[in-house]
Amino acid sequence: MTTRSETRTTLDHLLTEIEHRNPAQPEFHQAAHEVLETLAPVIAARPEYAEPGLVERLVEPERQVLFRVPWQDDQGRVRVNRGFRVEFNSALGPYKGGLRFHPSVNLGVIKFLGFEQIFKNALTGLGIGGGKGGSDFDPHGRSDAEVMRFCQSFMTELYRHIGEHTDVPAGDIGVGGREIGYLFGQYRRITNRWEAGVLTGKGRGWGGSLIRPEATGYGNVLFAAAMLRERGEDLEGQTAVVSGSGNVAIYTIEKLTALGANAITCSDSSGYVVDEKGIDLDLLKQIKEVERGRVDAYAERRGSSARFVPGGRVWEVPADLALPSATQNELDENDAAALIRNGVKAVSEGANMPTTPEAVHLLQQAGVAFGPGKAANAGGVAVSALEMAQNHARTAWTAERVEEELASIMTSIHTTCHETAERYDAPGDYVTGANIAGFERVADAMLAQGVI
Ligand code: NDP
Ligand code: 2IT
Repeated sequence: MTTRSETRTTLDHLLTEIEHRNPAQPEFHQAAHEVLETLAPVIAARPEYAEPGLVERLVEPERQVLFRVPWQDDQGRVRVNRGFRVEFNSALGPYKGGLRFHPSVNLGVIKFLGFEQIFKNALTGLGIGGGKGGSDFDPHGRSDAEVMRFCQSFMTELYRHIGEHTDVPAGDIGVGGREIGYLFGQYRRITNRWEAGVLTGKGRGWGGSLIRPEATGYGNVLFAAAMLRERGEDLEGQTAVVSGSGNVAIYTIEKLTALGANAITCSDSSGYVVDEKGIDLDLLKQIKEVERGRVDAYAERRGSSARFVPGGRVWEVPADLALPSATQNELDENDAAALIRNGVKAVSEGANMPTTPEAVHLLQQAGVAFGPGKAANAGGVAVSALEMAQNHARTAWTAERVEEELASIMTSIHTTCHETAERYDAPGDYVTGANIAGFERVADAMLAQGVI
């Protein structure tokens, strides 16, 4: 039987190899470190997981697709972007995960997201594997017609790699209902199939699940509430700082408000808004979802309770809770120190890997409840899987039914992470709990299915 420290040494060697074999992919290295550094206890305790090649297979995508995406802008100029789809692991079901359109997208970013997705999807308890895709296309400032032509060109290549039983993309940064509509239209045209289950996040009138737009934000708030409950507290009366002002941030603020908390910030890449009265969601939705504007417009139109801080980060605003909901590495150790100084009780990740490893360490050392994204933001992909189930059965559930299922999945993820952390001598450590519980489910399926 190998000891924990021998296992840790083996995993350290593997991490060094991962860095050599995947040069210039810092986000993927970070995600691999974050998971592998917590696995020693479970691999040491269960000899079958020490089988040579198991973890090595897990860190190597099953398939990586890279393609050219040419499109014409409104001036008739030809633009060329890069498209990606990383099909990471299908031991538990068809590859499942979003598409991100953002200029920062590259292979390493998509691999980090795809790797996280494997464990997140496993934690939902549903039958979905892990994948992720996207493009370095920047939708900001592009007309609807440009976005449509881009999406059509993107799908003209992607369609050969996806399918309801193969790989099922959805949204992520820069990909919402509008983009999913254009992507679905082109898939349907090329394949001549009404294959609703090939994409999730569809419009409610044509196969989309109710509550899918809300699911990630709502789910994260339910996860934060569960962490607080463990400490004998609830959301009522708590002040919360939220970053971002997109899909996840908006529905995080909505649920916080519904459960009696006061969400006082939102942000985008231009800076942040703090509104002492609490964010006015109708105004924020109008600016962000309808006008596709910037957050400074919110402060201008809201009146004296709100102010815009150009270039700043919301973490400097004192609050009981912090829910990062924009992008990776948006909360570093200086931000964590500021949150701790101001008495934060819980940090729950709506975004994927928004907290740097140093910041996670500081928060945990200070006794702050920390919910990692792969657990806390799993509500979005979970409701995507419920959308697939509805599509397969050619039916549509009520909003109440979907919300009940979402709440029960989030409670179960919280319990699983909490109990797994205790089982492996890391009480209260949701990072360890999430990584080990996700790993166990995927690893068991991989072992049962042989060396493939
Ligand atoms: P949106 O595109 O709807 O919103 C993204 C928000 O984050 C915008 O306010 C955007 O501001 C801001 N943002 C993005 N990149 C940066 C950056 N580099 N620096 C500063 N601000 C930035 O995306 P989502 O809300 O869907 O996604 C937010 C996060 O949640 C991502 O990490 C995503 O992976 C994660 N997530 C999303 C799920 C979903 O269902 N949509 C599910 C689970 C996780 P700006 O417009 O100025 O760029
Ligand atoms: O990061 C994520 O979990 C998502 N962007 C949602 C993926 C999905 O398939 O719904």
